[in-house]
Amino acid sequence: MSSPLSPPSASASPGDSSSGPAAARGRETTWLAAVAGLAAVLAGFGLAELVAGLIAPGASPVLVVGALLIDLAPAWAKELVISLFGTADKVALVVFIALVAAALAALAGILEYRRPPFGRYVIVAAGLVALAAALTRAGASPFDAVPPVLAMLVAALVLSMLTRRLQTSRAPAEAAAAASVDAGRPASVTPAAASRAALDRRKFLAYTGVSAGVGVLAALGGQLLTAGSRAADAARALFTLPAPTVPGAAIPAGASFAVDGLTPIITPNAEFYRIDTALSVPRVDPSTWTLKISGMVENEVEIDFAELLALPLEESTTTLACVSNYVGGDLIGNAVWLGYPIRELLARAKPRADADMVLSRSQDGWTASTPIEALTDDRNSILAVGMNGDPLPLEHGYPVRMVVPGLYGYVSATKWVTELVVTRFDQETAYWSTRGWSEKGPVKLSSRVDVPRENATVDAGTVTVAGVAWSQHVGISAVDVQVDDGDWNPATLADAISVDTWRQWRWDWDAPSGSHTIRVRATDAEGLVQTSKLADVAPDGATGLHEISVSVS
Ligand SMILES: Nc1nc2c(c(=O)[nH]1)N[C@H]1C(S)=C(S)[C@@H](COP(=O)(O)O)O[C@H]1N2
Ligand SMILES: [Mo]
Repeated sequence: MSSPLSPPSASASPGDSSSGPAAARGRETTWLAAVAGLAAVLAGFGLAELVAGLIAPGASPVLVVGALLIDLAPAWAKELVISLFGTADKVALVVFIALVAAALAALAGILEYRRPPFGRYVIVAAGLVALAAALTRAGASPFDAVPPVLAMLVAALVLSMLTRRLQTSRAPAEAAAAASVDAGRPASVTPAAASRAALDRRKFLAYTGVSAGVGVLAALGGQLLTAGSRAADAARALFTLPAPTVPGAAIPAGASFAVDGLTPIITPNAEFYRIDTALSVPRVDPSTWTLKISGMVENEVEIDFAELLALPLEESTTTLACVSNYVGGDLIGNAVWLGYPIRELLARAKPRADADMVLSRSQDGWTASTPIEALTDDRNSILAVGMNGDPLPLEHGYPVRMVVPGLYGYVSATKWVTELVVTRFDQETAYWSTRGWSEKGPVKLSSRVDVPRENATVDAGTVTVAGVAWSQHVGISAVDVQVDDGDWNPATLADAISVDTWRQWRWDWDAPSGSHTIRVRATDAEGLVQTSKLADVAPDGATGLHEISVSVS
């Protein structure tokens, strides 16, 4: 007789050789047990998504576990994921979580069959991780506990129900096998037992299919619900951006060269890189949005969206770059922003003289530490509401984000911003600074070749080499291009928009046939020449010269 710790399929017997029919049956049973685990987890997970959609949008188990992984990931892991998947990093993360969950579900199914109730223990352990993830999110409410707890209970119940079905469908065959061993001769299953087993088997398969199907449908329902109840989307669609009180400097016609393949001087919103820790884009309803300024200030200040829009808004063109941008990479973009100077709001709050940092916080709890002088000097550090003539896109921070010329995004460009805390670097630490990145992040002087493309084949003769160079808030004064180990040739610079934006450059090369390397180097407005010394993106931005290989025929 099988004890709970030696279930039917594990009954040791001479007939259990690895090639006999018993072994084949054992393998089949293992597969079915794994499928039962998957179906049970799908049912639990699907219902949790549905309930999350109904009562706790944003608390879906996949999203909260993903957010936890993102928060726990050290700098090297962030870098690795970005270098492997670029801005598809979030899709990669969701796929990764789904694969791990599927593997755990299969394991739970097999364990539950062989060593009950260990399968349910696996499910409870995974559920507790999801619960912890849900409750430790910024702004979590007690409702957020419901989806993971429900997922855990449903998955455990369905798993034990399916596993019992599987065991009864296997019992006659197992009993016959055991009997044959006891009797020392072949024994067969009685016809009645066999037909009962066949019926149980059909029931097992049907219940498994129904569990999985309910799970999938419920998950889809949850998705539809969250998509349908998004006040932020609706508000954004209805929102017309106010006209700027202070229009930005016009973009000079000479800021752009007409060179095919050269990055446009203004990056369209749809092509603007996106980097953040938010697995699902925060939906902030502008009618409830406020920004609070507190900390080391004489007056706490709080304004709502209508008050912000009523202030004289200014337009400015600023290039935004990510510290994770490797040499030659595309985590950089340039946009015309509409917003209100942060300096003016800070002036209302009256920061104390010994404050040296502003910790900005987003609705989803992310933080950035910005040196206070970057927000109080005369640069265009703004609370932005518009991007290239449109309301901020949801994924770029709707309704309000910060834009600060000269600093990498991770220490300045807080999206979905709701709070500014005036403080000191020796008192507060921002999100990425606790994960191996530097607490200050001025953008480093850099340049990139856009045309020809890496590994392009071009015709011998005149070849236009072109790209962009940037040193936000300092400006670019020269760009030089080197072919192989030859001399540095001065490139022609397009007109500057301002010191806060990137600048296009071009150089006409008399290309001889063969394989060549093209290298670019910029000089900033203070005479600093871009270093060729290689530095990794962590902790405070990559350095080195961008070079490309081309073959000239
Ligand atoms: N709330 C929030 N704001 C954030 C981030 C984030 O993770 N959360 N990432 C920052 C980083 S690292 C960068 S580079 C910029 C990118 O802004 P973009 O996605 O609009 O290009 O946003 C910054 N603002
Ligand atoms: Mo970034």
